[in-house]
Amino acid sequence: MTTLAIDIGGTKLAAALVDDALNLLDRRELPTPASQTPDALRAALRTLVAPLFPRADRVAIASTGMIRDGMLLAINPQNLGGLLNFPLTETLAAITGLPTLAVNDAQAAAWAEFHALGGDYRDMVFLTVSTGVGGGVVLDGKLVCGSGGLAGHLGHTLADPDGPMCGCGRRGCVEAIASGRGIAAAAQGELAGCDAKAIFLRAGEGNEQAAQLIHRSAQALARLIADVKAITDCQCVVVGGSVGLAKGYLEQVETYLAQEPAAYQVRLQPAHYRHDAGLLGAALLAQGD
Ligand code: ADP
Ligand code: BMX
Ligand code: ZN
Repeated sequence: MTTLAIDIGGTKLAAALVDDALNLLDRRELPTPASQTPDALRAALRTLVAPLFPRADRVAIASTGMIRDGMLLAINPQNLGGLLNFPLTETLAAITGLPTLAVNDAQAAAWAEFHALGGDYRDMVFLTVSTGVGGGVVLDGKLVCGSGGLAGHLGHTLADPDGPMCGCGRRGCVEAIASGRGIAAAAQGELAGCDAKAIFLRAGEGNEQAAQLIHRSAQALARLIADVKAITDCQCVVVGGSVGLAKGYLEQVETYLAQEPAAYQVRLQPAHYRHDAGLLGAALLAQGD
């Protein structure tokens, strides 16, 4: 069977065909429309999948947002250009005429990364540092999605009660500080208006403010990881997303985590499937694996 896997992020949409051996074929990307209208997202998804779905048997979606009964419900609508909810499975089933399932992007990625770890681990947590900060939790070999899809939304735990407002309505969430959006929002002066990618480039050129913004993100993530260890006693934390996978970032997180007490230390590693963890995790879930 061939699965059309789709990954809907706050910055980019990705799609590919995935065979039963998890080979990824014909991967494509489009920017996520920065519009509050469901029509803009529907049109972008139609364009993305048009060349792919005629060769697929089913559709598997990994999407930003809480996924409940096939609906996308934003926790942080700012990450989706203000879009609050979207009928995800209904839309893709209508476009493709294929059976369709949907799951949160970080939950999907956690599942793929858990598989990649092999049989040695039972408890692991995946964190994406991307447009937002997402999380997926596997406990005793099972992906935990929660009764309403909220489980693992670790980016919305508290990093700093005096920190910036988060788009979810709380103040000082990890996401408001550590995410790509959070990094960019704190930039001032010569860096005001830069996105996280540009800030990483400037840090690489020796810009002090850029380096500080990245340190602040890495420190918030390390504190989150210590909390995650305390909550789950997981054996491994896997980090993905374009910020999480950026050169030097995970090393900084490791340095901050090493400053925490020994009980909160946990093995950290970058996502084995890099930027494709969400796509492959959704495909695995569709396969029933
Ligand atoms: P999505 O959130 O759509 O899944 P990404 O994982 O690519 O997408 O995350 C997007 C965020 O990552 C943006 O804030 C962007 O500025 C930042 N980003 C993209 N590429 C890089 C890079 N090479 N280094 C650091 N940050 C990056
Ligand atoms: C936000 C939230 C999560 C998501 C995470 C990472 C929305 C729209 N998204 O915390 O559901 O998993 O961002 O998403 O509320 P990404 O777009 O950064 O990949
Ligand atoms: Zn929040």
